[in-house]
Amino acid sequence: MSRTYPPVSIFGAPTDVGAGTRGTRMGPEALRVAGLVEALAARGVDVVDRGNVDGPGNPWQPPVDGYRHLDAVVAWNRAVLEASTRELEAGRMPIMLGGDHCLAVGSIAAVAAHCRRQGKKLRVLWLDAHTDFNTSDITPSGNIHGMPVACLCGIGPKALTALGGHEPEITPAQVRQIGIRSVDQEEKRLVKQHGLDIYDMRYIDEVGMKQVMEEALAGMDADTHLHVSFDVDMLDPSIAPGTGTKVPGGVNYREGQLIMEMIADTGRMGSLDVVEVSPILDAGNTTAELAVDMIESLFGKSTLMRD
Ligand code: 6HN
Ligand code: MN
Ligand code: MN
Ligand code: MN
Repeated sequence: MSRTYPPVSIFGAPTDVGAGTRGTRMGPEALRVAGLVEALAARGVDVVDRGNVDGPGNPWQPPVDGYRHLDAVVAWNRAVLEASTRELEAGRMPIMLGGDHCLAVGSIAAVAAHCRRQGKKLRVLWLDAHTDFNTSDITPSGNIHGMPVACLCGIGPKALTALGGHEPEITPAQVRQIGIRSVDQEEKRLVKQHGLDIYDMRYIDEVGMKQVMEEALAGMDADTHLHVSFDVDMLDPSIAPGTGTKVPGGVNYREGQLIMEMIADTGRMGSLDVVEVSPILDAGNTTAELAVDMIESLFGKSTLMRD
């Protein structure tokens, strides 16, 4: 199956301001060293590496009013929002290399605004061990990478919920979460209350990844822009140890590939985040290399018979 892809712009956001361990600031370089740009070019994708966006250093302070480093998180997200918007408006597919997952507030706010301007429907596929739906009242850590989905749905500090100028940027009905296996007690109550569509590991075990992906991708049409937010901790830590919040019992290699291949088959992916790669916690550069392998599948690399 040969397919053409829109031109791609890669940019890095080298920070860990939203996380509880430092290291994802090295994620963009790890993904570059793992050959991301060359791999996409080899697949015939028109790909440009824009380098990194800039932002404040990690203050490494305890939470204030339930948020750690809120000002720095806002600054980084503003930079991501601007970079993503620029690429989308130029008709290119932004790939944001994190950085921790707080940065998805900026990337998805940009995509949501782009879709509103173009009259497109937005679907967000959130690939993660975590639902990232905490608030300042219920967070066990104060780390804002545990809050981006709530912020995008309008629940959170004004500086983040209003970042892209539209509140809320998305509704829970637009989101599908896959790989989930770690949800904090109060966060569970909140995701149920807001009706998030969650394909947790139990459900994946029971029905299999093929059915999960058919359900998660159902209802998209030619007017749908699919944003994929790929937190590498979705994958089992035995194959992806280079990340800060590891949870056992994750998505295995073949299940991960099937997710990516089935997304590729839709032909609807318009933007991508690759976040939470922390090379200092890794075995060699295994996790970034695995992420690149998965991203190749997002761009149509598949088994011999279907390539
Ligand atoms: N991530 N639920 C935990 C917290 O601190 O709020 C973990 C969040 C992890 C976030 O991996 O993107
Ligand atoms: Mn996450
Ligand atoms: Mn996670
Ligand atoms: Mn578009």
